[in-house]
Formats: sequence, C-alpha cells, structure tokens
Amino acid sequence: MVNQLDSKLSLYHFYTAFIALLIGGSFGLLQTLVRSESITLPVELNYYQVLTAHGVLLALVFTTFFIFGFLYAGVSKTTGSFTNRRRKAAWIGYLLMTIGTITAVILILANQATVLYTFYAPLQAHPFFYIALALIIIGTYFASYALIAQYNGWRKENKGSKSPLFAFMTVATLVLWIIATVGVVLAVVLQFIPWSLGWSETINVALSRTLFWYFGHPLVYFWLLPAYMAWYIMVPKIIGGKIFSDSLARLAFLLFILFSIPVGFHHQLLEPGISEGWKFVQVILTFAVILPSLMTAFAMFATFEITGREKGATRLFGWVKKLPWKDVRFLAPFIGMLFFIPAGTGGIINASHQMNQVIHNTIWVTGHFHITIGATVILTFFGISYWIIPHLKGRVLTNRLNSLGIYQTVLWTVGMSIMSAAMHFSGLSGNPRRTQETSYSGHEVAASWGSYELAMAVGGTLLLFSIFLFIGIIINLAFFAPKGQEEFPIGESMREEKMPKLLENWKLWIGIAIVLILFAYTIPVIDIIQHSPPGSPGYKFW
Ligand code: HAS
Repeated sequence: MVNQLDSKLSLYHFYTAFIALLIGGSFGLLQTLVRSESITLPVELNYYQVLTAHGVLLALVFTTFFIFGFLYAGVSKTTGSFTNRRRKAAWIGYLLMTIGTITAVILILANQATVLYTFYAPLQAHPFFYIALALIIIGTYFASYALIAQYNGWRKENKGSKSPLFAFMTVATLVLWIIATVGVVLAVVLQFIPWSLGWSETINVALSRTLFWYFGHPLVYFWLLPAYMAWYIMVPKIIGGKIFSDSLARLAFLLFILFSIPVGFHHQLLEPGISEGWKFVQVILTFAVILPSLMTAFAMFATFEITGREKGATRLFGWVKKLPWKDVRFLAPFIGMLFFIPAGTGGIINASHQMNQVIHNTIWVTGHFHITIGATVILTFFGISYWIIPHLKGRVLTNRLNSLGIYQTVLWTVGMSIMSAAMHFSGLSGNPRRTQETSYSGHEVAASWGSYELAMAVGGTLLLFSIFLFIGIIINLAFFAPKGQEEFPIGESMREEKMPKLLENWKLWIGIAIVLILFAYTIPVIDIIQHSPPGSPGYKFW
C-alpha cells in the first residue's frame, strides 16, 4: 500500500489533471467543429483562444499533473513513504503549479494570452501569462527536489544495492526535465517577461524559438517516459510475466537523457537564421534518439513472447492469444504501443530533413502529435488510472468498471484513428495547421479538404464522449467502487542481473549530455545573437 499522506498528494495531482483533461478536451472538439464549418464560435471566443486553451490544458497541464501524481505514488511505493520535509516540498510544488495554471487559464479566457501553447514571439501575451508559466516550472522544481531527495535517501540507506527501477527511471525523467527547462526559463525570464512588461521594445524571435525548442523536444520525452515506465515495469506484471531486462530498461532511459535535448532544430528545419550544417548535426542526433524507442519495442516484444510461451503458446504468433485482452489495465497501454508504430514512423519522416519540407506547418504534424501524446501516451495514462486510483483510494476495479474501461479505450481508439488519419492524409496535400482558414489558394482546394475536416469533427466527437466516460469511471473508482485492495503492479526482472555500476553514475551521464548540448547549440546560438538583422524585431537579445 502507498502511505495515506502520499496517496493524498498523488490524488490531488490526478484530480487536477482530470479536470484539465475535461476542459481541454472540450475545447479540442470546438476546434474541429469550427474548422469543419459545423459551428461558428460566439463573439466572446475566437478560434486561436480556444486553440491556446486546448494546447495549454492538455499538452502542458494535464500531462504535468498526471506525471507527478504517478511519480509520487510509484516512488512512495518502491522506496517507502516520503519524509515530512520532502512531502512539504511536494505540496509547495503542487500549490505553485496550481496557482500558475489558474492564472494562465484566466488570462487565456480573457483573450489576454492568445499565443498558442508554444507562445512564439512576436505574438505577445499579458506579462502575468509568462509569470504564470514560470510559477508552473518553479513548482516542478520543488516536486523534483522531493522525488530526487527520496531516491538519494533510499540509496544512502541501502548502500551497494541496486535502486528500485521505478525510482531510477523517475530520476532519469527528472534529470531530462530539469536540463530541458533551462531553455524555456531563459526565454521566459530574459526575453518574454521584460518584453511584455515594456522594458525592452524588441525581442529576438529566432533566439526565443530556439530556446523554446531546446525545451520543446525533450518535453515530448518527459511525456513519453512515464508511459515507458508503465510498459517496462507494470505491463509485464499485469500480463503475468516478468521484466525482460532491468539493465536494458535503465540504459534506454539514460540514452534519452543524452539524445533528447540537442535535437530541437528538427522543429526549425524551415527557419532561416540557422545554418544547414547545424541543422544536419541535429538531424543526425534525432536519429540517435530513435534508438531507445527501438530498444523499448524490442523489450516489449520479448516480454510478450516469452510470457506467452511460458503459458503454453506454440507457433510463431501463438503468444498473441495468451495476452489478457479483456483486462483494461493491459489493453489500453497495449493499443498505445500499437499507435506508436505509425507514430514513430511519422516522427522519422518529420525528422528527415527533405521530407520535413512537405509536412511542416501542415495538419500532418497535428496528426503526428495526436497519435504520440494523444494516443500512445494518453492511452497508457488511462490504463494506469484504472488501477492507480482505486489503489490509492482503497477500492477495487470491478468487472463492470473494467468492461466500461474497455469501451472507453475502444471509443478513444476509433475516434483517434479517424481524426488522426484525416489529419495525416489532408496534411500531405498541404492542409495547414493552426488556422481556421483551411484554404490558402481558393475554394476548390478547401472543398477537397472539407470531407477530411468533417472526419476530424466526427473523430473529435468520439474522443470527447470517451473523455466523459473516462471521468465517469474515475468518479466511480474514487468514490463508489467497493472497498478493497487493488494491486499496484510492480514487475520483477526475468533474471538476476548484476547492474553495471556505470549505469547509476549520474555525474557521468549528465556530463556527457551537457557536452552534447554545448556541441550542438553553442555556435548556432552565437550566430543567431550576432547576425539578427539590425532594426528587425530579432535584433536585440531581449
Ligand atoms: Fe514528434 C513534432 C520527430 C516522437 C510529439 N512531435 C512534434 C510535435 C509534438 C510531437 C507535440 O523531426 C509538434 C510540435 C509543434 O507544436 O510544432 N517525434 C519525432 C521523432 C520521434 C518523435 C523522430 N513526438 C514524439 C513523441 C511525442 C511527439 C513520443 C509525444 C509524446 N516530431 C518530430 C519532428 C517534428 C515533431 C521532426 C517537427 C515537425 C515539424 O516540421 O513541425 C521519435 O521519438 C519516434 C521514435 C519512435 C519509434 C517507435 C517505436 C515503437 C514502439 C512500439 C512497439 C509496439 C509494441 C506492440 C511492442 C521508433 C516502442 C506490438 C505488438 C504486437 C503484437 C504487434
């Protein structure tokens, strides 16, 4: 059992995440309805405001709160209860993140921060919007302190022992997060806040975008890694098997620290001001960051196959039949894995410099991130919610709620497949993203995208129904399901492995990551600062 005080901490994070999911999801449907010309928004709302609310609430707020809720529960379960001091730090973190979120949402709804979730300059928001973002990030630092201190405490008390895999992965995820946020903190504190307060007249646009994407790409792995934690640690236990290799899992997470940060230019391949040579370097590093995902695919296949064979499966794919298809705790993350096969392929297409010219700024990219974060990650988070909420509340996932969970998962799968397929296909023919005007060059083209836009609206509607169903199940699991003990599934390794000491040498890995970052960013950033044309909005550093 997770200690009661830690459970409460974790549950507050989950509840906040689910509120964000409900509101953010509703805004998402509105967008598809506007783009397909099924509705027009009331005058008090505009399309970009709705798009900002959708992106901020889902991509930034839902994910961050859910992830910290999950990390607190897992670390408390595997290393013991938090000390009072660490729990206090965690609550301060929660408070700061919540105040930041509420402030940001109020400003977005007041149309004072209609800058989309990437808040690219020269779009400008109210200064308090940037201050709110800073508060959210400072809040995550308190949270990270609590979790890392807990891990260090465990290691001190258990000198010479291998740390629990969950705690190790938590630290790797947080190291990635802390290094990544340096970029966005610099942009917000040195550029956006002074500029929005009027202390500086101009802002260096190219630099702000570069600092954003230095943060923005590892951000997507900050979303992905907790899902991988569930795949590596929980899914094997749920299917009645064991973790394929503890050391492989640890190595994959370390590779994410190394390669996920010096790759932000692959979001800027079409931007002037960065030389082709440096873009090429970062494209190569992007291909390196695909490796730990391929290792994960290998480990998952191995776990499934070995477990299936232990249960008596024969023939090449006989093991597939032995998987527990009727258990939502398995089904939801598994469908997430399936989505990741086309999603990862799409990522590789995006990263391939020339092909990026075809898809950049089209709704293909929106399709890509709806099947990565919006399917792979979120389906895994749904799967986690179905056992973690009852576990923390001392209740059980009944057969009926499990069945409803399966319907919810299927509804999400169908809705997301329709919506993202329409996004991918129409994106290939140039359908632009982030605009309600789906025609650049005339009526005929717009008409040919019309049916895709309608498909997106149909998919979006199914997705919102799925969210309603999910929230209904969660309310049941938290407050009405029968009292009892729901399992917190923590898998064991298939074999006794002696972990190489090197794997837990954080100084070494952080050191290599910093060297790679300096290599990939120093010269191009100096170039950007030196060569922004005088008199242009990019001229001044801040
Ligand atoms: Fe991405 C844009 C490249 C992964 C999210 N990405 C985005 C944006 C978001 C996002 C939000 O290079 C838009 C940002 C914006 O607003 O402008 N992405 C990649 C690459 C990967 C990748 C190379 N992205 C993700 C993940 C995300 C995410 C993960 C969220 C969680 N992405 C790009 C690029 C752009 C981009 C460009 C910019 C495009 C532009 O021009 O604007 C890689 O990490 C992908 C590697 C993944 C794999 C798949 C491995 C498969 C696994 C499943 C195995 C299945 C099993 C089950 C075991 C190689 C692990 C099978 C069982 C059976 C029985 C069959």
